[in-house]
Amino acid sequence: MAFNKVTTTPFDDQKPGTSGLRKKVTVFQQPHYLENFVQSTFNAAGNCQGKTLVVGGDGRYYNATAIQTILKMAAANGFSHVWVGQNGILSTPAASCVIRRYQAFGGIILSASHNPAGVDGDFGIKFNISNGGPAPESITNAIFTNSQQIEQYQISDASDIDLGQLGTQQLDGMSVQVIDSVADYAELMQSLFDFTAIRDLLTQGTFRMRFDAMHAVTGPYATEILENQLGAPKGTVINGVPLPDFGQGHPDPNLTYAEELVAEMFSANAPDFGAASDGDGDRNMILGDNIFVTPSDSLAILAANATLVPAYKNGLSGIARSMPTSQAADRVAEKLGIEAHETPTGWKFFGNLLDADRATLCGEESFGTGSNHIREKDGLWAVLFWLNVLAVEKRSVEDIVHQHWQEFGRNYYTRHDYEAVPSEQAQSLMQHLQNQLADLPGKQFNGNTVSYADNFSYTDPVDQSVSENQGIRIGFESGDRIIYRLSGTGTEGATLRVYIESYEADQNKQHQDTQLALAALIELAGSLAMITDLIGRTAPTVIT
Ligand code: VG1
Ligand code: CO
Repeated sequence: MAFNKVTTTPFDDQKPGTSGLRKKVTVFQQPHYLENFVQSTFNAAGNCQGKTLVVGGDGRYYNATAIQTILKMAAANGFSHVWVGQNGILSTPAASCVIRRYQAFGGIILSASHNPAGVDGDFGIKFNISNGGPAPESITNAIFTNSQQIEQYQISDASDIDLGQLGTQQLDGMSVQVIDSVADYAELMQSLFDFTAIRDLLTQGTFRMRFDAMHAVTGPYATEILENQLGAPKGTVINGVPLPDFGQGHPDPNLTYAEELVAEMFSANAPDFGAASDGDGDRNMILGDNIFVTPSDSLAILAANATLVPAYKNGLSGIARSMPTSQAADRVAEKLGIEAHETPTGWKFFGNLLDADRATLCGEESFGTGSNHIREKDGLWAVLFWLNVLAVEKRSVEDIVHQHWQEFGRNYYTRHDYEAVPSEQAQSLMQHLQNQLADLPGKQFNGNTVSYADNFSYTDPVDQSVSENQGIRIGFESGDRIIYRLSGTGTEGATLRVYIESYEADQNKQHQDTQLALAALIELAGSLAMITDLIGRTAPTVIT
């Protein structure tokens, strides 16, 4: 066995997006493509000699093949130890947990999250640093720079590791420890929540729940924690077996894609609580009997009820949300007298705030919530948090949501996505908006005056790093907002996301249909951006 130096040439498209590098499987299958990116990552990460790495993924097609390559490259780059999930499986939150628990130098997570999988689907790879969180922009930028200059990569010619067998194996002088994918994560969850109270809720009364794993990575985690450890009846977890193509589905937990769960939760005999998770297990959707909890509201409600959960019984240091996420959480922070932070989209921007204990809970409108227990968003954690709150409060999801609105007001909120838009058209739409920014403040629309219009720029309060062009914001004196940004996770053309929010303090007006309540703002968002003219669409692809 030997370490080989393989000569290569750069690919020009290896710039990590919101959450790592995402491309079609066929792009990753090109000779040297994966290897170039992995070598660029190791180069950007610094000295790897004698260090420990964590590797795992969401089990999608190409996961195991890529892991064998990464292990051989890790050995040739000097790593002394690798922790890898059995059969290559680690959900994104579990990988973050394992990195932190074993004080690894970092981790490589193979996932394209909710993007469809399979031979013709998507694949993805991202690097997490020693705090367990996604590499910050300074490192992702360095990965890209390295990828543009790369001339060779290093790889061992050893044979494949048996990823099915738990325990330690050797790979060209590097030890590879195949670990149970669920155990460390499940232990962490036990340490945060009141499992006794949740078990009583799930086993002693009439309470019923359903969890949809969407044939993605959370199946084994949810089955072990909800059914085996907490006693929920068998069958509580549906679509619980991870499949390499996610059963041909689109494992994005929202009202459009989690059809089976949504149909049941809005039926006459609906369970009391429903939840779903995404491809790599970091997102969550929360439902009650005939009610959907908007992710932005979920963050605010968890924050307002955090002291009911053992891990947060002493209160929160702060709450952070991504810029397009509704301002509901800010109202909770204000009432609690704690810091509220607004960051660009993507979990990497929360890491510094969590490390510095400036935030305890974080969330995004895109079905992501998490806390300082790891450095990724965490789908099952949010589900257990809700269960813990329900177990203590002994009230319905609907009651809890409605009472929250009564106390804090309701932030009506929706996101309209226009997928697979030709990139040039999407760019020209954003440019058209950019051109209007200087003139918009002071203008009135439907009696609503624009108070600011800008392209969001964020200065990290911990390390002072600046991230520009993070999305166009139009804010009104009423607190209403319209936000536009282009997705950084898609693999086909561009996806335009339009986020619309309006605050309603009047209890008598808090129970309207969201799309109706926001109709005037939605129309304004369309006309300001000239959506129909510039991208030729009359309706969004997905509404959440
Ligand atoms: C989307 C979401 C963002 C999330 C990111 C990764 O990014 O909007 O909030 O952090 O996906 O989530 P974008 O750039 O497409 O809007 V995951 O669960 O797909 O890793
Ligand atoms: Co995800």
